[in-house]
Amino acid sequence: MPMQVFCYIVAMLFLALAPAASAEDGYDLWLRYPKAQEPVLSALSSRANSLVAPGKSTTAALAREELIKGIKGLTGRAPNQVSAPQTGAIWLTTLADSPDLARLPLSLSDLGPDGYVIRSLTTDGKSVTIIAAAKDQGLLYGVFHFLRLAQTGATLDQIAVRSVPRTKLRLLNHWDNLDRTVERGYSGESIWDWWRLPDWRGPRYADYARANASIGINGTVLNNVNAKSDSLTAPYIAKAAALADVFRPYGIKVYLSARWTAPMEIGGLKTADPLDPQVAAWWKAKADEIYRAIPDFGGFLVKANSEGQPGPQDYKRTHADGANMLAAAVKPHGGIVMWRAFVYAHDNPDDRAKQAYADFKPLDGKFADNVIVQVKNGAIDFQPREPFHPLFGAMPKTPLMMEFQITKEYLGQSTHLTYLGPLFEETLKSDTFAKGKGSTIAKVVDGSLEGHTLTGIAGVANIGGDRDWSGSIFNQADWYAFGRFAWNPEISAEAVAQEWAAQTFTADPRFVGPVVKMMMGSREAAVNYMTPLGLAHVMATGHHYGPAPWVSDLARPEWNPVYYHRADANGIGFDRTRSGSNAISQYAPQLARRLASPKTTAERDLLWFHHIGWDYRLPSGETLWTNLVHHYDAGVAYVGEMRTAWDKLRPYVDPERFSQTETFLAIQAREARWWRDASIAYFQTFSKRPLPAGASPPEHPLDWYEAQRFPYAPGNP
Ligand code: GCW
Repeated sequence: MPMQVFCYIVAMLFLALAPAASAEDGYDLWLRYPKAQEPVLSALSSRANSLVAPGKSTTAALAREELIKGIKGLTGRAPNQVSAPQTGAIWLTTLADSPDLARLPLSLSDLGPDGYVIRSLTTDGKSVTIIAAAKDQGLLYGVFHFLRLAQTGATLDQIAVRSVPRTKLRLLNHWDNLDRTVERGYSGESIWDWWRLPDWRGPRYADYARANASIGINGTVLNNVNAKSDSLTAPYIAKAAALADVFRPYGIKVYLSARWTAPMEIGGLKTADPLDPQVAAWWKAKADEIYRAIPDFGGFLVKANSEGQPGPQDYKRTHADGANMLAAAVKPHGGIVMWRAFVYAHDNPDDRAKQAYADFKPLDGKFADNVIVQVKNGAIDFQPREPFHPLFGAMPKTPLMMEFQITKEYLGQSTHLTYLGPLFEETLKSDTFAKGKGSTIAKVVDGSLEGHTLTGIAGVANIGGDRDWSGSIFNQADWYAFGRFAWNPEISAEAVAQEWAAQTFTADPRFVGPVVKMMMGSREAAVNYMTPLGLAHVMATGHHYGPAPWVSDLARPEWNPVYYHRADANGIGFDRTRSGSNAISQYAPQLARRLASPKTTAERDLLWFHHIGWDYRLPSGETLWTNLVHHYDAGVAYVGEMRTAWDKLRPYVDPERFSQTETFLAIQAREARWWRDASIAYFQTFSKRPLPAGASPPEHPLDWYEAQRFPYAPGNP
């Protein structure tokens, strides 16, 4: 036998016998179902040894297959499928498929389309675990919940879960462009392969839908809010319809961002005036066309009269005029319009933080009943920390939808470990005082404060074509947490981090404890090294990567960092009290009174609301300058602590995911230092105070930081 052939055979044999090396590249997200440890293993083996699942629909079949897949992964053995409940069975069913359920004390009637119960109980002498719902969609959600319990090591003996989502619309907003770039996307190109759709429906689409369903997400806006009219042309409607077909069995509806001037750009009209009958007729016909292709199309998302996008104000009409005209077009089909409140105008000299309120508050009560106004969590723009948007609580007659940013445009982009759960929690827990104490944003958003039934939360997706979906393993936690908060706006960020870490890595408490600790302080650390004490919007221009508080030469005043921090020889911060822009007057009087004085303003928001002298004494006794420097240092130090903590977790993590995180933490350490040093070097030119004892001087002179350029940073608009 020639040597080459021999070598080839040996090599082939070796490959065939070697254990299948499946790299942990993050593709499986939190749905890995690895072999369980005791006591879960025994519990599952005895409580999930067979399965009664009579459902016939595609969604019911998906629920059944997911359960089988999960149990097989966790125990090594798939449950037997049987036709009647027996001891040790899981009974996965709706009332319609198993009328016998009516005899059991499950109260299925008020579960709605998505809710479910999971109960261990004994019926006819057989001890079973029931996963029951009113509709098949609830079964799928129930299965994912059951598998979450198993993966996180919960006891499976006495399960008594009842879960109904608190919001109706739990939506991802993709800022994905038709050329596959993603505005503010840090995980590769768009996952929508527009060019090869509708024919080629790659396997990723179903995996995407499955992952979203596992955390309760039920809708996706496919295209960027900075929209192109082309996405409303027949070929692109067909492409969106192909995606909708893949997503439908998972309970995920498709929505589109609409460009206001589409009637002119692709419809040949001379105007896009919402009160022009021809314009209204064009949109109605367009909606009819979309619904013919996508019968359960969700509706439109609109960014109008904002950052150069056209809108009804171009025709001297209001946002309500625009939203209502579109709403009428989708109404006969059951569709909705999500109208964004992220507006500020180049010709308005008023504080940018006040402009959305000024535009929208007078429109309260003027929107059609299938319009929901989508408001960013803060008044400016997804900064590492912002006080909540004053529109929350201020528009009682209008359903308001929360918009969070999951992609980390301002929080370290792809590489920094900054878990967003605490940001979501902090915002949703904030009290608007709209109807007295306890009028939290969670209650505005879930509709309970004002009795709205059209409710929702949107998150700007961090999903892209990278194998790990989100640009880093830890960014997956933000996607996961978003879904969990959308389902229940009062969930705890810490509990969510525990769930995520246990499912994504291992439920071993020696791992989960330290990793959750790292995650929980990580967003505060980013606030500290980027924008402490209420500073905001001091990042570089365009790509928003890195610090540039010195920028002062951009065309619009509110694009410049100097507009936001207002540092001068006296102090730093934006006076939003009555002596300044009076933005505080947009909050409920109880809160506005508190914000009127630096003494009663939370320290974390101090410089957002007040211009404070460098020598001002904080309650700690430190001067503002000293305290500011200490915050920067605390941020940098925390990243160092995360690196040490992660290093100790090596025994619990596979090499691939360990080393990605290790490397990214090193990048974060370098960039945290850069943020801190550049900011201190710059602000010291105003404070003219020495650094506090023990604080190290910036590594480079200020002009070095000012000279940094990154023309190819990702996520550029
Ligand atoms: O913060 C800004 C982003 C833009 C984005 C805009 C918005 C889609 O920098 O990239 O555009 O917000 O939310 O509309």
